[in-house]
Formats: sequence, structure tokens, C-alpha cells
Amino acid sequence: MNARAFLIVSACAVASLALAQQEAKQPQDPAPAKGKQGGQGGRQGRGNRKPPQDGIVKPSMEDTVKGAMYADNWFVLWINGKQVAVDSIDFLPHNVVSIDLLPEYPMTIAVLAKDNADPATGCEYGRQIGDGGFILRFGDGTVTDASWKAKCFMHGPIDRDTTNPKVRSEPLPKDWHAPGFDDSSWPDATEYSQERIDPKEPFFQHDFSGAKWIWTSDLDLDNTVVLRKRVEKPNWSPRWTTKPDLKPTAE
Ligand SMILES: [Ca+2]
Ligand SMILES: [Ca+2]
Repeated sequence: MNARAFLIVSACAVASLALAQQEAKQPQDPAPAKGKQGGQGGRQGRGNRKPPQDGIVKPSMEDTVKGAMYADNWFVLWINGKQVAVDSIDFLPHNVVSIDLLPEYPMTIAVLAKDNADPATGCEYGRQIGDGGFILRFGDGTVTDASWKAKCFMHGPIDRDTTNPKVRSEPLPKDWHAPGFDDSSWPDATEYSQERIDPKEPFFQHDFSGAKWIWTSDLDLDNTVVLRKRVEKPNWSPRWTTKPDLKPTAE
């Protein structure tokens, strides 16, 4: 092996090690719980659990999956009519929001996503036309793609006119995030290439494999969009028998 070949082999080894460390830091699914939650045997061992004395089965971390989302520039996520995530950094830097989810099916996902556009002009950073983009992947295999619905609620600057910019908008429909909301007349989402979106570094530190970047058909001028998807899993039933009733109110 000459010196050049040795250098190449060494570089590959370092890269492989770095990749392995990266993967070790970011497990795709939580490790099976041990001890307190009664998760003996992990996911395979659920049927062997002792039934609780009171007949109530609580969900555990074994029942959860990881979820990751990245929006250009900001989003709020609802699942089955409940708000479960909000992009905690308004628009800069482009960031990934990573959460644990307790999936229940059918699962209706509704996302309000916004480009960083001035509501008065539709422009971004002064008089520029900025673009949007959203991508999501859940550990149960749910990903964004053209099977989602996508509808625009704020568009501008109309005709790309940045000299005399105008916008058109309509209010979000009541219950846009509800499972029962009828989105059947909405257009399908449009998929965009990673090159078109040009995501920033945090995107590459998370697993979005299989997921597509989506938006409406106008990535530039549609600034506020709602993206919806209903995930079916026939014959699914929850392992747990209890549900909380928690709302952001006093009662
Ligand atoms: Ca825009
Ligand atoms: Ca943007």
C-alpha cells in the first residue's frame, strides 16, 4: 500500500467511526424500558407482562416513537386534534424539532407551516422572495410525501411584484387540525428536491430517510400553508387502557 492509498483508507476508517458515533447518539427508537415500567423483554415481551392489580394498563416509553420535523421557517403540529409540537425557534436558525410520540391510529396529522414572510408584503428579509418547505419523519414509518394534502392560506407578493407587493389571504378554517375536518377537496402536496430546499446543517444530523420535502405547488409565494395526512393502521388497537384528559386550562 503506497502512502496515498494508506491516507484514503485511513480517511474512510475515520469517516466510518464518525458515522457509527453519530448513529449511536441518535437511536431511531427508544431502547426498551427496563425495570419500573415492567418492560421485560422489550417490545416482544408485552404479552408477558403481569396484568396490573387495578386492571389499568398505562403506556410506557416502549410504546412511543421518535418524531423529527424541519420547517422553512416555522410550524405547529397537531396530532389527532391535539397540539403536540411547536417550532420553538421562530425562524432562525433552521432547526429540527425532535419529539417522542405515543402513536394512536388512525392518526391525523395537521401542520400549520409558515415561510418567514411579512404579512403585509409576502416578502422575506426586506423585498426578497423567500421559499418555504417542510419535512417530517416518525419512527413508525410515517413520512411526508405527495400523499399529504396541502392548501395555501396566505400568498404573496402577488405576481412576484416586489415593487408594489400585495398579498391575498384567507382565515384558517375552524377545526383545520381536527381529525374529522374534510380536506378531500384540497390539492395533494407537491414534493421538492433537497437541492431546491437547500436545508441547513441540523437537517443532516437527524434521520429523515424516506421522507420528502413538501409544500403547496408554489414554494416561493405560498407563505402560510396547512399540510394534512391521515395515517391508517387497520386492526390496530392500543395496548394501554387509560387516557389522560389534559387541557391547557385550569380544569
Ligand atoms: Ca415566500
Ligand atoms: Ca423561508
